[in-house]
Amino acid sequence: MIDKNSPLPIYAQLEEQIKERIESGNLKPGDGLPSEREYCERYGISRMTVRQAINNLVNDGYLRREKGKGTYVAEKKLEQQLQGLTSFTEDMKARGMEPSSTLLHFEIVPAPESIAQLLSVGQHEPVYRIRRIRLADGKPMALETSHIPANLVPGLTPDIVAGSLYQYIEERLRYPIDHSNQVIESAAAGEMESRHLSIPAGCPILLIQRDTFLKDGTPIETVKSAYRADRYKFVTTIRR
Ligand code: 16G
Repeated sequence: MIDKNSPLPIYAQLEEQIKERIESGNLKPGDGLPSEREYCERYGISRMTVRQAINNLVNDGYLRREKGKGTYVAEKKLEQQLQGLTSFTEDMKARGMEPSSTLLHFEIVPAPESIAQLLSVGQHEPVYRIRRIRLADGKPMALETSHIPANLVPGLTPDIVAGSLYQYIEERLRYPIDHSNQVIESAAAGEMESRHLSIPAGCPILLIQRDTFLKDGTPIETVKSAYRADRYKFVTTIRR
């Protein structure tokens, strides 16, 4: 099924074929790919051509390589809408996945200067510092560090943040969460992200800073999240 007379280069044809097999469900996440040699023999093409096709699919996130083992079909990335202000718990439930959290830190600390500014509280005023691994169906998706003004959000406990913070703020405290400013940028996983997200250090991650406000403009949280770039993509509709 490789057409050597086609204007489409051979590596691109092979790439399309593998992609098609993944998209049609013929090849499923976790399935191993035939070896480069098998592809060469099956299609009568060079090893370099096969390698180029496979490299492109690895770079595009369709495949992943495991050192010394082989090449596998990657998990599909989750599509995260950028339009709505939703919580991790809501996002995962909407996908039919089970959200959970591993709580790494829960403490009240005097606000460091940068945090005090973002939360519009006095320097050294108490803030919660909460670090959670956010998991979907038991698999780590993001590492999240939140700062929340302690005087504004009374009664927060480790048990509550093991569930949904937004649910507590809206349903128990009845505060109207209104809008966030959000910045997304790429970075490389450091030692901490690597350990908690089960990815090699140096792997790409998506860093998100979210500052959230109540209806009257009071800041309610400032959060830094590291999302696995191999499991997430952000999508939005834009108009003109
Ligand atoms: C999301 C938010 C985070 C918020 C959390 C609340 C991003 C980048 N971050 O993870 O700012 O604190 O949801 O989730 O989306 P929860 O209600 O499940 O605790």
